[in-house]
Amino acid sequence: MPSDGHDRTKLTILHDTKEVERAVLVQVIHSRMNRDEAADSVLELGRLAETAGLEVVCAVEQRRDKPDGGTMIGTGKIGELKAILEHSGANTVVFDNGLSAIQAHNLWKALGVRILDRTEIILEIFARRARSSEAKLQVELARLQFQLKRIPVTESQQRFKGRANVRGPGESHLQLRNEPLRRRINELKKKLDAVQSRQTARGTAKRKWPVVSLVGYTNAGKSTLLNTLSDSSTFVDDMLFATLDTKTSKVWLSPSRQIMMTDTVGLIRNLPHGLIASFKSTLDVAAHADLLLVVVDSQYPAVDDHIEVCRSTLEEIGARDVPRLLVLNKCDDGVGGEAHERLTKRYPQAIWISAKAGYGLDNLKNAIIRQLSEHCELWRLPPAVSGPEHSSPS
Ligand SMILES: Nc1nc2c(ncn2[C@@H]2O[C@H](COP(=O)(O)OP(=O)(O)OP(=O)(O)O)[C@@H](O)[C@H]2O)c(=O)[nH]1
Ligand SMILES: [Mg+2]
Repeated sequence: MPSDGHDRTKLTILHDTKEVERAVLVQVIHSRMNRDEAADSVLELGRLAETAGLEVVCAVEQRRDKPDGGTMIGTGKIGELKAILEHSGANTVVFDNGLSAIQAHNLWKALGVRILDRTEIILEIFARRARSSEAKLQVELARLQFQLKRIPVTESQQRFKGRANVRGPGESHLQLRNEPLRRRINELKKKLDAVQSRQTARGTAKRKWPVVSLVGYTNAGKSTLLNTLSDSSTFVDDMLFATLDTKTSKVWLSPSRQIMMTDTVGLIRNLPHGLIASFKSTLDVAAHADLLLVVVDSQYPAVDDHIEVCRSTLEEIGARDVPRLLVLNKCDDGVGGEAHERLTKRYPQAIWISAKAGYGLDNLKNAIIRQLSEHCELWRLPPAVSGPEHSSPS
């Protein structure tokens, strides 16, 4: 059994990279997953791992209908993985599938390297990216909740090798050990509840302008769109989860009509439920908006999956009934081409734009106006002020 999660000796001999964590990705593909979906998911895991600061060595897959309860992958695959780790000098294995406490523990025992899953990688990125005190609280809560789920691996439970929900004799001892963790979780929940109550109070106070919320898959161009429409300078980068905090800016839709547009945290497939719950106050902005702009990258091959992830996450956060527009971004060369034809057939109401090149923005503004005139009472009131002189009519 290794003394810790890292085999530093081997790493030093094979590579002169003391700091870099080298990772092998592992994916168990079940029968409900098609090949493209699986390939895209592991590609995305690689990007997530890199964003979290890991260097990806290679990816290994195993097709099985039922994951092994004790180790997720079978013994043969564990042997194969061991050889890859030795050969490559990798010191971390990242699973695309969620691991139980027992699976993670048994894999660590068998392989002698750090074992992570998709949820942990996402939590790591969020922890690195959190800037505001609210985001930091939300990330800490999600991490502690994850930790709590991972802790109950006692010797007695391990003997059951993956028979989940088996209560061992060490449980009351564990409950005591976890008490400080639970206390901190309750403290964080209270703090976040207070933040949310303040936000709800602000939200229900008389709004002056309709609120349009940008939601969508991570890296789709939401912040770029907000910057283009509002002349602001939200952080934009070709990375996953560049934005963790909501940011609201004024956007003029016509010389006399303005809205408040809010940028939100990006979505991703299998976003941990704990993270969604912890980011409730951030995501609530979307649930209380007058209109949602669901932004996705139209050039991404798996754009349909991204749209589906947005739909299901919006449902999960209670934003199912908020009116929405699908915005297909990164249409830099204008419309045309095979992808455009296919997506137009599938999503005839979608608005095509390029937030970067400025294509389709007037069309988008007009679509927002149409939606707000139909669904938003505030919009039907006469405008309170006239817009900036330089604002262009739509
Ligand atoms: N080619 C092209 N790239 C774009 C366009 N819009 C945004 N991008 C690029 O896409 C990357 C992600 O843009 P962001 O605006 O940070 O995306 P986001 O949706 O806010 O991402 P998260 O905050 O991580 O969820 C950046 O490199 C942008 O420059 C576009 O219309 N065309
Ligand atoms: Mg962003």
